Amino acid sequence: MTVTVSVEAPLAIVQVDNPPVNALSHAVREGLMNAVREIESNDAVKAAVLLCKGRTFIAGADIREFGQPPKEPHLPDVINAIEACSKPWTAAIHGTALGGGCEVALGCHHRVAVPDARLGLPEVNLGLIPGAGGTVRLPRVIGVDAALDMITSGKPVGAQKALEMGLVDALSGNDDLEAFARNHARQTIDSSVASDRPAFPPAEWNDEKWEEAIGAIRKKARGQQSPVEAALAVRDACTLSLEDAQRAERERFVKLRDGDQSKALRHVFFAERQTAKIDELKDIAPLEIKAAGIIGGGTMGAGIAASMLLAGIPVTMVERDDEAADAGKGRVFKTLEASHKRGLISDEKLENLKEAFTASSDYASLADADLVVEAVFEDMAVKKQVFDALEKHCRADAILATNTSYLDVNEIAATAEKPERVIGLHFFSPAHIMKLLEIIRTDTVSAETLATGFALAKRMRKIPVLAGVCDGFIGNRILASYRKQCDYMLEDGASPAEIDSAMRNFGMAMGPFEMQDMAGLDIGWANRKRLAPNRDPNERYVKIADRLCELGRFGQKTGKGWYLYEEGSRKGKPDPDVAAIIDEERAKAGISPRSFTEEEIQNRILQAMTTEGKNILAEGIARTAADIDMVMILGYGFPRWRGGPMFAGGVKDQ
Ligand code: 3H9
Repeated sequence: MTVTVSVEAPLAIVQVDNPPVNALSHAVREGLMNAVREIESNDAVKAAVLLCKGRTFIAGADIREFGQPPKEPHLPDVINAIEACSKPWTAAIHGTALGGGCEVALGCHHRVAVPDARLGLPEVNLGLIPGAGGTVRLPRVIGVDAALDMITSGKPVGAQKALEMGLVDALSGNDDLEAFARNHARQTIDSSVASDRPAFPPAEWNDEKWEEAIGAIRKKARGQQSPVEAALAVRDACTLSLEDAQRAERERFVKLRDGDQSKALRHVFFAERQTAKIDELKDIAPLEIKAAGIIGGGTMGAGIAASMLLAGIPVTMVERDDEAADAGKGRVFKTLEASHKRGLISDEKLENLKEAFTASSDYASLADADLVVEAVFEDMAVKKQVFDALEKHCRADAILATNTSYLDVNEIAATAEKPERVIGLHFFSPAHIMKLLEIIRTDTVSAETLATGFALAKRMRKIPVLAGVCDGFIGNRILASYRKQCDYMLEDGASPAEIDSAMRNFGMAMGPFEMQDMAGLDIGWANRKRLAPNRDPNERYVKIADRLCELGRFGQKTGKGWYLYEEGSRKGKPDPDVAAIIDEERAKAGISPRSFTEEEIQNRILQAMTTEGKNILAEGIARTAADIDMVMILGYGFPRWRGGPMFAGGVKDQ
């Protein structure tokens, strides 16, 4: 039974048991509705406790049911029935009360929680709004400001904060929730437990204030509808009657649920959870990583080191000399200190992490490392030298990883004595923040090494995506196609600013040219030079970017790139010199420039990405289309609400 009611007069204990996360499937909704009827009709019952078995309170509606025809009883009706019950209900919350779960708790008359519980309405992340009274009840309980923030951001709050906000009435200990909730429920029988509620609707939320708040939310949402709809629903809650506001909320919810953005975001929800499910690694035990080494203390090496330290792995960093080692150490400490300043780690933890870090110029200090990641200059000869040194100094069973973004990891592995220990771990910069980790599978890597890569990702709270060896793996290979398409349109008549603006309006975090200016044009230039000897002479090649690089225009760091940057500014202005170069190249190629609509730019770029993704799938470089979507969303700023370039391009896994 997914919902059971046990009567221990004067209480009824209602327990939900629907693993893994007690989602509100049809059976749970029906069970809760029956429980209300049973409690209402049993005179011996004076109050009810609602609690959940397993690791969490109800974590929301069952997302898998959204694609199917809805079945009665609907959740809003269940929650209204709980709220209308003449016997008070106390929700006893552990784990996460999210979405519909939080709404069920809001329908209960009282709420208690363990201190490490979390409560939230994350529906916007699924392209939805709370659809079972959350936008109507939450502002009445915690006030409009706090509710608007919680509902439009989707961010859950911890139990302590929930207590301060008035979202829960009391906190139990971590181990005595049920007894505490029973006690609380007994006190509710004679209504001696009352909660303070803010005045509602608050007078200061006038039309002007709503306009301003909704405008700010719309701007931040960059094309995503759900945060805006969520804000409009909270406004309805303040301006309409309770019943009308609930009806309007439901309408907004259904419209969003059936729309493209929510479908895309639900795809992303499941895609994110399938990247690490690799059948062949299911029964393979990963090696334990007790200590790690990093070669190279630049931005990337330092970011990986900090990220490993934060995951509890002691790190030894090796640089070419003491001065460079010191500089690397400085970068690592700066990152750790920034985490400390943001309150993410305590004083004591900061000191411990610093102690767990060693910087050295001697490869011999890596003798104990279980895994070493090299993050040195992107040059095959340099990488091979590093691997030679690692072979000499590391344990024979240590895993040796390269953080290369493009180079042939098979070629690197071929030089190793134990190629089964060599793997690619492609982190993204800044490595302590970016969630994506491409795990590059060579032809010779062992299952144990791969499993260790996945276990490491989990420990570092990264989302791992398996990729085969090819130039640029999944992400940079698609990026190369994307850029090529931009270069073609540039030469054909579009300006950098037009293309950037079109892609920002598409929902990308940044346009392609401003992105190059930020990262540095020299990286792409070096790459193009590396690939030049093997380039098909019949392939269209646009020389504009090379011409900028030949002039030393490497982007923001040189004050000039695709745009012109005034001293200290990160915002570029169109540069007539660039326009002149583009004109010259158009003339040389015999092209008379034409205009592009925003839609055409967006479509051509999306198509280029999807097509390259299809090639990557066909070659077995990526496991699934969903994996490709995750790489582009997590590593390259592709808008989540479009589901990734494969989903948006109509390519789905079977
Ligand atoms: C909603 O409630 C709408 C209402 O307002 C209105 C309705 C009318 N449904 O993440 P995990 C699966 S919208 C179905 O790995 P964790 C998940 O796919 C909903 N399945 O565990 C995975 O399956 P598998 C609002 C779900 O411990 C397994 O459970 N709620 C759901 O790292 C374990 O999940 C949310 O948005 C679901 N709702 O994290 C909460 N949730 O093993 C979404 C999970 O086959 N969920 N699964 O891969 C979460 O944020 C996390 O799952 C949670 C646990 C924090 C709960």
